[in-house]
Amino acid sequence: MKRPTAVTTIESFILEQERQHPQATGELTNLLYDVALGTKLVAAAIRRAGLVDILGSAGDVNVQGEEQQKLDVFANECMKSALAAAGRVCVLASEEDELPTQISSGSEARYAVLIDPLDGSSNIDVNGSVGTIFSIYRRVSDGEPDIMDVLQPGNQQVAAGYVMYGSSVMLVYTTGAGVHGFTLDPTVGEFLLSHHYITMPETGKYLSVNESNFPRWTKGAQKAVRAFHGERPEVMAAKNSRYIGSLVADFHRNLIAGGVFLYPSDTRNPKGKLRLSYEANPMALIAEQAGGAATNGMTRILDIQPEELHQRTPLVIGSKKDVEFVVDMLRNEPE
Ligand code: AHM
Ligand code: MG
Repeated sequence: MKRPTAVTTIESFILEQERQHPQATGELTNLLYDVALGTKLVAAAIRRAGLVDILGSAGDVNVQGEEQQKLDVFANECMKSALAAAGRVCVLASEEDELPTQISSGSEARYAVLIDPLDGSSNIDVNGSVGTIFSIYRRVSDGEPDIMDVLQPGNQQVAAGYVMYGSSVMLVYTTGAGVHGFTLDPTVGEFLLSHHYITMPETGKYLSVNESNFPRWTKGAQKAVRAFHGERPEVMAAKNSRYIGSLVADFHRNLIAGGVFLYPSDTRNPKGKLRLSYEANPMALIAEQAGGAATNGMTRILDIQPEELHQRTPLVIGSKKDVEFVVDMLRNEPE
C-alpha cells in the first residue's frame, strides 16, 4: 500500500528540534516563527513589485491612503512589525537603520535580532532574486537593552538564516544542529520542509565574485581567481562563474551545488563591502553548519569581535577546500 508523504511545516519542525532539548522553553521556536511571518509579508510585497508603477510609484499614496514606500524600507517595516509584536526581542538592528531599535526592556525579551531586510535590493528593478538575512543572539544586558546585545561575535549566534525570494521562496536556517530548508507553499501560506540537513560539497563547481573589481584586488586575490579560471589545473580544477549580485542568491546556489563566493577587499573598499553582523555572520554560521567555511582571509568570520554595528568585512565563504585555497593565496600575497 502506498504511504502518504509526510508534510512538515517549519513550526512543527522547529518545535520537534526544541523538544529534543529538555531545557528549551519554546521561545526560540516562536521567535523563528515571527521571522518566518515577517518574510511572508515581504514575499507578498515582492511578488507585486513590478506592479508598483501601475498602481502608484514609490512616494505616491495608494488606494488605502497610505504612502507607498521603497521596497527595502517596506521590508524593514514588515520584519520589525513581525518581530516586535510578541515581546520576545529586546533590540533589533537593521541595515536600514543607523541605530538599533529598542523593542522591549522586559525580562521576557531574551533575544537580540539583526537583519538585512532586503539583501541585493538593486535586483528588484530587474526582477532578479533578493533575500532577507537574520541573525539571533541571546541578550547579554541586564535592565535596559544595550548596544553590546547586537555587537556579539558570530560564534554566539543561537540561530541564523535567510529567506530567498527566487523562483520559489525558500527559508534556510540553523540553530547549530544542521542546516534545514523550507519552501513556501503559496497556496497554503506555509513554509514546508523541503531540504533536510543540507551539506556543502568540500570542493564546489561555482565561482561567485564581482570580477569588475579584479584590477583593484590584491595580488593574492587575483591569483586565486585566476586559478579558479583554470590557469593552474595542477592545484585547482577550473570552476564555472555564476554571479547574481545578491549575496543570498549567490550563497544559496553554492550551498546547494558547491562553490565559493568572494568579496575581498579592494582599493575602493579596503575593508570589504559586506557587513559583518547581519550579512557575513549569519551566512558563516550556515556555511560551517553545512560543512563549509567562512573567513575574512585572515580570521574565521565567526571569531571577529564587531566594533560597530555597520562594520564591513572582506568575505570568502563556501565549500571548505575552496575557501582554504583562497586563504593560502591571500596570506601569501596580502598586498
Ligand atoms: P545590499 O544589502 O545593500 O543590497 O548590498 C549587499 C549586496 C550583496 O547582496 C551582494 O553580494 C553585493 O552587495 C553585491 O555587490 P556588487 O554590486 O559590488 O557586486
Ligand atoms: Mg545586504
